[in-house]
Amino acid sequence: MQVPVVIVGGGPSGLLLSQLLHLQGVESVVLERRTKAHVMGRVRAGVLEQGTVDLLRAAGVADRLEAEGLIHEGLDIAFAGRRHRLDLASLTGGRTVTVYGQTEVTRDLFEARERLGGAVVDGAKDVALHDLDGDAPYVTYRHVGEEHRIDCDFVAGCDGFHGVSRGSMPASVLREFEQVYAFGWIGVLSRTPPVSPELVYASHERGFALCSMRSPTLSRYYLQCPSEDVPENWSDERFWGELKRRLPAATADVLVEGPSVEKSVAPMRSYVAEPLRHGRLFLVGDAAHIVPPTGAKGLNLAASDVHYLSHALVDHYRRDDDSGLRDYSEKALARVWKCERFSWWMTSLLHRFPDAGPFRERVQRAELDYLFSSRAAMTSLAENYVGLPY
Ligand code: FAS
Ligand code: PHB
Repeated sequence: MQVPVVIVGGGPSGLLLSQLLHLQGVESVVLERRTKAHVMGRVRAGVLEQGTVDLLRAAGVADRLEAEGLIHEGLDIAFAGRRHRLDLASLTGGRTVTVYGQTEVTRDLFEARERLGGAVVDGAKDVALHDLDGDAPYVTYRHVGEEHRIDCDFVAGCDGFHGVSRGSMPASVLREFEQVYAFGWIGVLSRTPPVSPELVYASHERGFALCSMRSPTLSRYYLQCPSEDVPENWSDERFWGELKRRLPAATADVLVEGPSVEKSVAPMRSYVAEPLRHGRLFLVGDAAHIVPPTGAKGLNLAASDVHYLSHALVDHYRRDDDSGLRDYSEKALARVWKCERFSWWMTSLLHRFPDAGPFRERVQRAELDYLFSSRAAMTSLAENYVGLPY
């Protein structure tokens, strides 16, 4: 089989890239290791930057997002028993974020690819990349017991942090930058009304908490927990009790508890691989970088990588212009590192660090006090949260 682009990974990066290329007449095949049901079963990101919304609209998959997505003009940060509102819209000239779950984004993309006859192979096992630094790369994989080979021009590695693409780059080429945190997040999804109409990020001496949502009847909550923690350690009763202890009393009093319909622990790390290109292979999304979810940047960074790479590939095929491919790594990394900085800063500001000590804790409190005493400081947080320009 011969196709212009093979996309490894059928998560949001791979599906969005495939959809955008198709609309510009560039065909691709998506190879996804897991079943569609498994990919759809993941509860992950919840906040979309305007740039991501615009990209999904350009991909023709924003109808449900526009009907069901919740536009948020602000968020709260709670500390020392009080909530402080950050008015994102007034601080950024009217820009906002949209609350719409990654699960729904992935569903919309899957349905669009199926509607347009897109080639998405789920259950593709043992994907392997070959001759990436030549002019005729190819990809092999096994599907329902049969071996397959696809000859292509380019490979997009959209296969997440544990994928095969990044590891296909020579160790002599790959540079890695990482910070691992001594904590993670235990997340719960519950069919209960959100505790507040906007997100509440809470800094507390017992640890970080986040109150988010998916709809007016579906809430998403997170608690900072030890990095080696497991969902089995958290009964619903323990989770709700600990969440209420970390929220201001007035907020805890109106929290509606209910049975968890999903419960999972997300590890916490900052990670970047450089460069994002090796020969005919391009890394995209979590295959290339990971951010702690405190800044709600993971899915949104995947979207900006897809924006850059889809334009570069279309320019190659339709305008015989390879400048975008040549500049992809440097251009995408410039935005990646700004989002890595913001996600690391938000995480440092709001979490309890076991080895911090009293001096560091006083500095954290001073930074929160300063944040809400300075329009310049609030503007800086707001413009990063709503999304830096592409
Ligand atoms: P993904 O990991 O989503 O998709 C990669 C796909 O490639 C997967 O479907 C995988 O099955 C497939 N794959 C892997 N290896 C393969 C192989 N060898 N062959 C074929 N296919 C292969 N971001 C936020 O903004 N907020 C959050 O709260 C948040 N929570 C998260 C919780 C968890 C547990 C994780 C892991 C991530 C979370 N993220 C969050 C980040 C997340 O949303 C990612 O940024 C987003 O999924 C990135 O999308 P992709 O790059 O498509 O990678
Ligand atoms: C979520 O709703 O899942 C969410 C929201 C904001 C974050 C992280 C996760 O920073």
